[in-house]
Amino acid sequence: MKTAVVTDSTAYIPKELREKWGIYMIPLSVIFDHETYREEIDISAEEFYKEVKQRELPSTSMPPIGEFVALFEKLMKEYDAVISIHLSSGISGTFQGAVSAGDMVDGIKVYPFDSEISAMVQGFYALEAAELAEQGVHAEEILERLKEMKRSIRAYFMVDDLSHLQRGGRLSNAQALIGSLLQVKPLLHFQDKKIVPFEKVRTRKKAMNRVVELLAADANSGEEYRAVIIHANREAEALEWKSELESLFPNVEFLLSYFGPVIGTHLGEGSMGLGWYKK
Ligand code: MYR
Repeated sequence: MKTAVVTDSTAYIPKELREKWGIYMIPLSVIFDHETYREEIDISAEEFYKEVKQRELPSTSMPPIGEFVALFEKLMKEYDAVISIHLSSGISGTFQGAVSAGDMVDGIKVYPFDSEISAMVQGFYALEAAELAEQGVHAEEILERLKEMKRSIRAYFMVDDLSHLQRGGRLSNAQALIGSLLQVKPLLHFQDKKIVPFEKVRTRKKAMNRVVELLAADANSGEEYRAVIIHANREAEALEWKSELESLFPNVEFLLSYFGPVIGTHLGEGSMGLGWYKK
């Protein structure tokens, strides 16, 4: 059985890595003043963070269902199945788009997978699936492995300014929480597919230290982990954090990634996250 792996742009897997593993990418878009830009194609993260300073705040949109249908129809010429891995269905309609498109095409079995997360943590699922697909592992077995990964996947992130998440309506229970959260730097995470505060922490440094404690609680078991530091236009700070973490956790492989235009619209510049899973 030949299985294709599809993910969306919010996994922010660099093009070279996608090409190396044969991962297909379907883009979400940012919309500035009625102009639509497909991220990773029409606008890079670097261009976005420049643009956002000069223009009205953008909005975002999921890929049109027709794009999923067109991609799945193209893939059916070469593959028997598709695993389509997407950002959490609690924050975007993208996963549901893949489900609907899968129902519309005949001739290829489509397995949509809700990562219940986003960014490179979602990318971890796509890379794992691609590696197994290349070995000829059956799509259903690949899905079992992804479900197993879900048990150890963790991700925490912090934003500089909560108003982006509030404006985009992606912070759950926002009305009740926002007043008490604006004075602090809440550490955020996903629960039941939605973004919720994990803990209220007063400063960015304290939030980062708390994430390190959470990683230690898992990784101090000595088992092999893979982690990713994700930043919204804060590469120098992220690199510094990466080298600190590498010296603290020799059993963890650390990658560096970024929040691109779509996720950056909802989190705002300066956001930082750390995600990991047991290899
Ligand atoms: C859409 O318009 O469908 C896209 C909506 C994207 C919402 C993004 C909300 C922030 C996600 C943060 C992910 C952090 C992962 C570590």
